[in-house]
Order: sequence, then structure tokens, then C-alpha cells
Amino acid sequence: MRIMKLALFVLGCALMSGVLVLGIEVDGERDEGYGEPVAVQRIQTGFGDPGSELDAAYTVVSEEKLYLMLTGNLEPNFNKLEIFIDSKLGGQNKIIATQNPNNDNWAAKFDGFTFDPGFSADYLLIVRHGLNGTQLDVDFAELGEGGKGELVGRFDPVNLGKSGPFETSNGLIIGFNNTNSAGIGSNQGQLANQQEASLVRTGLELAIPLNLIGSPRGEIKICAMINGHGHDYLSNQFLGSMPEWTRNLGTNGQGDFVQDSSLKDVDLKDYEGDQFFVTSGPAIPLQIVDLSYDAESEFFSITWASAPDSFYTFESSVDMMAWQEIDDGIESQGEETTYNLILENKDKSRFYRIVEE
Ligand SMILES: [Ca+2]
Ligand SMILES: [Ca+2]
Ligand SMILES: [Ca+2]
Ligand SMILES: [Ca+2]
Repeated sequence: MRIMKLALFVLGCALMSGVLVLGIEVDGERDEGYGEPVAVQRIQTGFGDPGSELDAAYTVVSEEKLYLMLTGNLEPNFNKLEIFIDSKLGGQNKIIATQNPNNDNWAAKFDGFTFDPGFSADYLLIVRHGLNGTQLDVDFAELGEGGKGELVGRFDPVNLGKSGPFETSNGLIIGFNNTNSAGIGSNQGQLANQQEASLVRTGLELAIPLNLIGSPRGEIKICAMINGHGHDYLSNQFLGSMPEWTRNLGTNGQGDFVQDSSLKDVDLKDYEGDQFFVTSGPAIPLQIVDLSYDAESEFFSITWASAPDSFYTFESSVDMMAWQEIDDGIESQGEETTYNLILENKDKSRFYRIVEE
């Protein structure tokens, strides 16, 4: 049998994240490392000024943590800042109380609440404070049947004399600075000055370990909102923003408080635009993890570390200058993808590469 000169040289073309994070301190004050906001408030708050407002959102993913900065204020009356995270496949586009942990009674009150299309919540963070700011609470819930939800941290920023960092029992780090007196105003529902909103430097800051939210690769979606102390009277403060003229949603979407009712009448697709924002997760370095070639059968198999929901092109070249497509639209099989083929022109040296589409 002839010995074949078959060079298999495989390159990974990785889309590397170019963001290097230096000097982010989780203290409730926005650091330069965050750059531009990913979402800015469009409308003035119906929950007072200074009271509760969400001015803008900033994110950075670095070193296996999602850094999230929500500038604004939260009234110290145990109103809730609720942050729903869609970071993995599945989840709930419509909240069903019986399929969730009910820590702090949130699930009972969100029963029937519906997010925008394209958002299926997997996790929830609840932040609240009161007692003249001496008590800052953080709840964390994994949505779904069997998911766990509980109070993971209680801090006293006033008597500790600092606004963070505070670490919760599950490894979240939180900073909270409620001193903003600028940003948006309180002509409820009227257009806000977005430039003023973007200038706010203080609010809630979190470092969320990615392994706490399903170790996402690719996009992470976040829906943040301010709700009343009983989880049953929604403000008009959401990020992504509600459209102009949106007043407090209340319990029923009409601004009314309805005793002993859930938020079942609130459907975010009734409000123009996405009431969520998207941040890109860590880029996955494209890496070949396995190669095999059988000279007898000419069967060639290649396996690479892939991102769920991605597509790839397989290419070959004789000189690494001009590349020819062998196949495209190769659908990711999950964390690893294998592609098999029978090689042709096997008597020539060739290079192969995988390109993420
Ligand atoms: Ca900071
Ligand atoms: Ca999801
Ligand atoms: Ca303000
Ligand atoms: Ca919407």
C-alpha cells in the first residue's frame, strides 16, 4: 500500500473576546471598564425621584463572572429590584407559580406574568433594602421545578460604613450605592433625558459567577424591573425600557393595585420593544479536540469544542491562502461537534479548518 502524504493541519479560528477588564470593584459605583451602556432608560419614573428608578445597564463578562451595573435608585422601603436572567436553553417565557421555588413569595405573585418573545427566564435575583438602609437583602432563585430559591445574603452597609463588596452564601458579590440624585425625573411616563440617565454613576453592582447561571456561552439576556414590596405592584421602570407614556403597571397592567392577585394580566409583548437587554457571554475558543483518519477507508473525523446554537463551515486549502468550502451550515451538537467525511484527493497535502459562522 502506498503511503499517503496527507497533512492534517487544523486551525481554529476563534472569535476571541477582546475585553480585558481591569479595575472593576464591586462597590455600587460604575467603573470605566464597563464602557457604554447596553440599555438606557427612556421614560421618567412613576416611583418617585429620588425614589426608585433604573437609569441604565452596563455589563462585562470576564474571568468567568458576569459584572452587571444597574445605575439608579431603590427606595429603602423593601421595594424589589428584580433581575430575571435568561442564560440557558429552556426556561419560562410565562411564569407558572407551581413550577418554581416561592422564596419571598415571588412566584405566587408572578403567576401568569409573560415576558417578551425570545426571553425565557432561568434565574431570578431579588434585591431590596429598608430600615433606613441598614438592611440590604439578596435572594437568588433557580427557576423550574426542583429549583432552589432562598435568601443568600443580608448586609448592613450603613453600619459597616461601605457600599461593598459584600459576598453572599452562594458566591455572588454585590455593591450598592443609593446616593444618586440626578438621572431621570419623575414626570411619570414622559420621555426621560437619556443623556442624564447615562451619566449616573451609582446604583446596584453585581459580580455573578457564570457557573451560578448555567455556565453560559454566547448571549445572556437580562430583564430588570422595579416592583412593589409585595411583588405585586410593578413600576414603569424596566430595562430594556418601556415605551413613552407607560405609567406604573400596577398589579393588572392598568396601574391598579389588586389585593391577592398575581401579575397574570401583564404581558410584556403588549409593550413596544424588548423589555430585556442582551450581553454577549464569553467567547468560546474554537479548539480541535479530536482527529482521526483511517487510511484504508479514507474515513476522516474531526471533533471541536463548539458553542450551542452555532453553525460552522468546514474548509480546506492547499496553501493556507485560498480556502475552499467543503461544507457549511454544520449545526452545533452542543459543547462538542463531530464532523465525518470521506477524504478525496488524498494524495495531496491539505490543510483543514473550522470556521464559526
Ligand atoms: Ca464599581
Ligand atoms: Ca432560558
Ligand atoms: Ca432621578
Ligand atoms: Ca415588549
